[in-house]
Amino acid sequence: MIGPFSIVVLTGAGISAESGVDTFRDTDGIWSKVNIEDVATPEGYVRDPERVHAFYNDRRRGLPGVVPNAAHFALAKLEREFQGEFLLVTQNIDDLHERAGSAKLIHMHGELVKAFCDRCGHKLEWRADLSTGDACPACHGHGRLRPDVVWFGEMPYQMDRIYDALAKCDLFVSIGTSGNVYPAAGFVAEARAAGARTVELNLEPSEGANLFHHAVHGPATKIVPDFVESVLRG
Ligand code: BJW
Repeated sequence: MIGPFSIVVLTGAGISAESGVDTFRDTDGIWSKVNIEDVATPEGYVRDPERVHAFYNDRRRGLPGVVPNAAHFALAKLEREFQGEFLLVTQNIDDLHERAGSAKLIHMHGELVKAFCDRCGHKLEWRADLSTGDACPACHGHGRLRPDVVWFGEMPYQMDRIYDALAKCDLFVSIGTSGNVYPAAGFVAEARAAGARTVELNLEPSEGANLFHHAVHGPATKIVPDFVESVLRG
């Protein structure tokens, strides 16, 4: 069999679950503990920025204590060894893909280790706690640095690049995402419309399960390395 020559992989919180990072919509997930409207909308941030900073500070502080798992490493191996086009799009704001060695990577919902100034747009690496007392190093405005994450109602990053890759891909693989949040949940339909084969690797069938040609259900640390080996074998 001639292998696919262009692969797009989409990942969600499920790929980091076995590293100890909370998912959102599982029974004990993040949205069972906090209100989405309070911490993941621009309106929530305007109402109570310190509350939002505390939520993201807590998650940022957790990053050094978690490590990439076998699924992250398998995708980095796929990128290194696959002889065609490859793009990894993650909805996750953790840094586990890059720590596993992935480089052809888009963080469509932003990154926990970055901040940006909502006054001048300056973006910078930020690994410490953020607070309304912090000043932007570019414009020196106080209280305008916010986590570099994409909240509901905001436009995810690099959508043109992602849709270009989806329009050209032969294989689309969705890993560890419940398929509840758009536009990511619509990628499978885009890829299918472009003629790609679509595969879901998830603990359970996602919202869009019927749009996948093939599905494997199980823990990411088992099913992702197995799938990567099967792709590399052709
Ligand atoms: C495992 C596992 C293991 C567990 N192994 N698997 C009506 C219709 C259509 C769209 C909309 C609508 N109303 C509003 C919208 C748009 C809105 C939206 O989609 N809303 C829906 C709720 C309906 N979307 C937006 O607003 C987006 N922007 C947008 O559309 O821009 C265009 C626009 C702009 C301006 C005006 C109008 C339009 C932005 C969405 C931003 C999402 N942000 C968040 C927070 C980011 C920062 C943070 O992390 O705090 O992103 S929300 C949260 O959900 C986070 C995630 O990236 C995202 C997706 O979650 P994910 O990754 O799927 O996690 P879970 O928990 O849901 O699923 C985990 C899965 O893993 C489960 O299936 C488990 O079974 C599985 N699993 N263990 C394998 N070991």
